[in-house]
Amino acid sequence: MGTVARFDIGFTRYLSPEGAPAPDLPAFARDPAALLPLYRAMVLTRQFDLKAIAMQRTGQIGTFASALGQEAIGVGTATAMRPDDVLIPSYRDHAAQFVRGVTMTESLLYWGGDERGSGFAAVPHDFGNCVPIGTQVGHAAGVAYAFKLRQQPRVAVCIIGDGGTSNGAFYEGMNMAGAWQVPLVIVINNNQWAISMPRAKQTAAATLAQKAIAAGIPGEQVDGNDVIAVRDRVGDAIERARDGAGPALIEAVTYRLGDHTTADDASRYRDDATVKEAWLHEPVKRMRDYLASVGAWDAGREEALIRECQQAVAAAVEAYLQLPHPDVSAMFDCLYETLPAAMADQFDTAQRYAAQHKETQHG
Ligand SMILES: Cc1ncc(C[n+]2csc(CCOP(=O)(O)OP(=O)(O)O)c2C)c(N)n1
Ligand SMILES: [Mg+2]
Repeated sequence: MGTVARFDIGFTRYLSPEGAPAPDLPAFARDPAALLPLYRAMVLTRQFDLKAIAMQRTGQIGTFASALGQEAIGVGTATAMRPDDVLIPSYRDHAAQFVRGVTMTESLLYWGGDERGSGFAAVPHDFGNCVPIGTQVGHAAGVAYAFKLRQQPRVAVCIIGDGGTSNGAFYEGMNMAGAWQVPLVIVINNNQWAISMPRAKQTAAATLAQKAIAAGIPGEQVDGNDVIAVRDRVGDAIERARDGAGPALIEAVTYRLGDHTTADDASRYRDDATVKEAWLHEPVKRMRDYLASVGAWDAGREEALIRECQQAVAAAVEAYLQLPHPDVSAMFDCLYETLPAAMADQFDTAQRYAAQHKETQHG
């Protein structure tokens, strides 16, 4: 029996878990000052997550999905995009959204169940959070197809979880992207968990990156806790796609350090020792250690940055709390041109309920 095809899956890491750099840093990362905005974006996301969880606990927003430990994936991906590219995110991608210009207030509106949290003033062409797992890949392939038809030099960038890659919609979207050779980059946030389902139990594939190969798409892995590696490899894939080379998939390997959402208690299904070990690899400290080792960071700058981020988060929270609630009819606005009878009933019930409970602000 001969061999008719052979494939390799590459892996890229520039910063060790201790923050030691590889000798061949990519050009954008050679000046430590150029990395400071990436570090700030990760720290801001972490401060936002802390506050958002506290707000869920006190009833000021609904269920919330934190990005704890996965900040490098969103920041590395979004800093590799151009403003007129399109982000098609999952529900855990606010790190990427904030870099794109989505405001923290808009994000809080989303998690507060307000429709206005799915439209973004700075990036109206970006998609809202996708909760049905995997379905955003089909949307993203469609967006990329439109770019190809219109001959626009734009790229669709879609982020999906490890669990999402076990879903049929992922394969369908990826297959179309491969068949049509459209400018789509799929980034997998492999955080090792799909709620309580560990990576090892949801697929027998050795890597998630290799799932691209069957669709005729190059697939590779990066250390998802190394923002330089994510930015470099996703950036490379985006620019290849922009130049007409077709789609690509990057699997970013990381670890979900928090619960799945505020509705979850991960201590029920995973042991403390594994999580403790995973903390040694986390992306924020890794970048901080690197920046400090080259003299670009110190305790004073860290303290000032945390304070600045906390103030920005507090201002966003205040703006969210001050916004008047939308009319209850907003829940129905984008569903049908004419509401079917069953929903017309719900609409009436909602109106009556709203009239009895006149709360005018969030929280
Ligand atoms: C089609 C679909 N099936 C099931 C669910 C319920 N669900 C919500 S989150 C989730 C796990 C997703 O895991 P993963 O894709 O790894 O993303 P992560 O939450 O880890 O970022 C599931 C099964 C859903 N939202 N959509
Ligand atoms: Mg996951």
